[in-house]
Amino acid sequence: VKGKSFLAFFVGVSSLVCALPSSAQFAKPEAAVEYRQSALYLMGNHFGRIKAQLDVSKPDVDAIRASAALIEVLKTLPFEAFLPGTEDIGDTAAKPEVWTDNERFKKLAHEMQDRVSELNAAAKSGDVKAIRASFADTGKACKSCHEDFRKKR
Ligand code: ASC
Repeated sequence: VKGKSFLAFFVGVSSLVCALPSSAQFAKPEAAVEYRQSALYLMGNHFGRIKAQLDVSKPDVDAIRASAALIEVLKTLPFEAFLPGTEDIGDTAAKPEVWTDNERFKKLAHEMQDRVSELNAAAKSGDVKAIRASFADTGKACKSCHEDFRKKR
């Protein structure tokens, strides 16, 4: 009986500890930081590829389309990893304001996501002029969030 209640207590405490802040999807806070940095890295990489195409005289619209479609898929991923308990972990560049002014952070994230939808629609249309305009608007959305919520490196 003693052995069993100890086991029950141990299981209870362990599951509580495992359920703490950095939450179900991530084994530890470092994993959440890696996850959001990875998603943002891929978004930046594909945003850069679109820029490279817009900088040449005959942009490869299929390449732009592929990158825009990927960014559309990636655009929500970083935000599930800005969890409480993942501030000041590893080499995060996230400012404390991500958590202290989370309403505004979410608002800017949604604005970016709306601009990305427009960029993806423009890319699908193949209209380079529209892609250029959407690309500029999306870049502004990236920048305005980084200004307020990302530490200067
Ligand atoms: C990128 C990237 C950003 C944005 C931003 C746009 O390619 O990594 O953070 O563009 O610089 O202003």
